[in-house]
Amino acid sequence: MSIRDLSDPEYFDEVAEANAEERSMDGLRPTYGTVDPLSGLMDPAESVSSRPEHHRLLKYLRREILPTTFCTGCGGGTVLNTFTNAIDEMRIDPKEMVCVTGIGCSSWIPSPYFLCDTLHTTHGRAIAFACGVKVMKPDMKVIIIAGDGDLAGIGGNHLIHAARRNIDITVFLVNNFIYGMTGGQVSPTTPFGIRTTTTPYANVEHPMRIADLVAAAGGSYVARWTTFHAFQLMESMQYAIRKKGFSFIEVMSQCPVSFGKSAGMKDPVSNLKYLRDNSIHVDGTKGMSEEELEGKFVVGRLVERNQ
Ligand SMILES: Cc1ncc(C[n+]2csc(CCOP(=O)(O)OP(=O)(O)O)c2C)c(N)n1
Ligand code: SF4
Ligand SMILES: [Mg+2]
Repeated sequence: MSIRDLSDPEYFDEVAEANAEERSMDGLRPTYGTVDPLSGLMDPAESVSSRPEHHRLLKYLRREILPTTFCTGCGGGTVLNTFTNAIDEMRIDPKEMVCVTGIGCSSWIPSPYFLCDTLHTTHGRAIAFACGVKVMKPDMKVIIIAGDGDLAGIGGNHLIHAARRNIDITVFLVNNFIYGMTGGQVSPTTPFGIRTTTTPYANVEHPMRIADLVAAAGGSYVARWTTFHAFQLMESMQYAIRKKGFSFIEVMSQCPVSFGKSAGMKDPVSNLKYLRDNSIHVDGTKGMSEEELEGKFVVGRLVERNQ
């Protein structure tokens, strides 16, 4: 291979021509639309029309409404990606699934984006609807994906009792520590001391450790992971979907916009570092005191029961 002089202007013309040729090979190579170099915004029309038809995961998504409305760097995209990969690897036919959700940014992960039968219900009522689906369609996989506000706040009671009854449904709770969609109000999982729009002098309450609460309530499988641990999360999702009985994963996720602005982490990378640096695997917590665990995310499998 000959070494080219990169200052040669013809070199760039050749590269541009080669790239144009590649792009004309319709659908053979992924192109993700054009990004305005000044605003950094993607042209959605372009990105939809040039999206490759053959990508192995597109068949699981409602293409007509892509790209997603998630803000740049939102953990919702990671959870959607991880969930879609989990379903693809497990070779589950989406016709055998029903995804149920409530209201909030995280609720958009299954509905409208995931292409299966979806129930987009009222705020806090996803589990109640899901239990009804399971009763009528016991052979279907019933999966709930929704936020901390939806499942731990307004819908907390349904969550506790579905776990206690060990109903055969799977819940992925996306905990971004805030009411993201409505602009950043305090939620039951907001960390102590964080300013939000409804706690302008800082949150004086301690956050609910929702996975621990579900583990105490019952259920067959309870785990916690973060969007930083995408591969562990994917395997845990697969395990939860396979597990008979009530299975639950708390997914600590980033909301750089509504939470990040309050917590001084406006960029997605610092949000991910926050998740990484405060995570500790459950196996490493033996002998640690409550004080030492304060503010830490204990990740891994918290509970497994065969009932
Ligand atoms: C009965 C009812 N109360 C309040 C609202 C307003 N509301 C919509 S989404 C939301 C919070 C959602 O928070 P979360 O579930 O954590 O989702 P996120 O947007 O953070 O992903 C609230 C309070 C509503 N839609 N319905
Ligand atoms: S407000 Fe937060 S949770 Fe909602 S889409 Fe934006 S970054 Fe994601
Ligand atoms: Mg939330």
